[in-house]
Amino acid sequence: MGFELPELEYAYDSLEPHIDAETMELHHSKHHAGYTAKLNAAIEGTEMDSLGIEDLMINHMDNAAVRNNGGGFWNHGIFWETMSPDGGGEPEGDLANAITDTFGSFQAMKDQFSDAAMTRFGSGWAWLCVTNGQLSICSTPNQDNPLMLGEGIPILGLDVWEHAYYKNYGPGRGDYIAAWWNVVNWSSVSDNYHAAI
Ligand code: MN3
Repeated sequence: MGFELPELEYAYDSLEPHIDAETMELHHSKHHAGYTAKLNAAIEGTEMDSLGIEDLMINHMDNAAVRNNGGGFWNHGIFWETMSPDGGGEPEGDLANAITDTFGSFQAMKDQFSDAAMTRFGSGWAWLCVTNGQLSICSTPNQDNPLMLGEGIPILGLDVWEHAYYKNYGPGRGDYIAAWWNVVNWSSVSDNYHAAI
């Protein structure tokens, strides 16, 4: 068995102008596909090849190929799922209330998340997580994530590797982060929140 590259539920050009079609196509069909293939190569023929992705990440992160490619496989999955051409705006219901309770306001959460994404040196990710039943924001380097590190369950993730934005934004990571909020799929994030809480 092996892991399969998940299909996107929207077209490569459907997140424009916030994320351009060429970036989306390369990111999904080359980068995410590459992590998937390398993960499969790392586990094929080993005792790991029957394990689920979360088990692999959490229990085999001492294996660099599993850590980097398993993280890459999982991280991009939540990244695609939590974007939508119909995204943007603000969450509703329980998640909205939890954000206000934890951060003071939706805008304050956005500011803290954007700061985490902006200040992640080099390549990595910014995350909104459920940690011990509470919302939290953090960032991780490379293809690490809070799940493998035992630091929380991600419900929203932003890829700040240059391959995620450089073609359209050049070194302007802040412009990319600001634009990305317009495609965040809050209904998917809410589903993740309810599953994690
Ligand atoms: Mn990426």
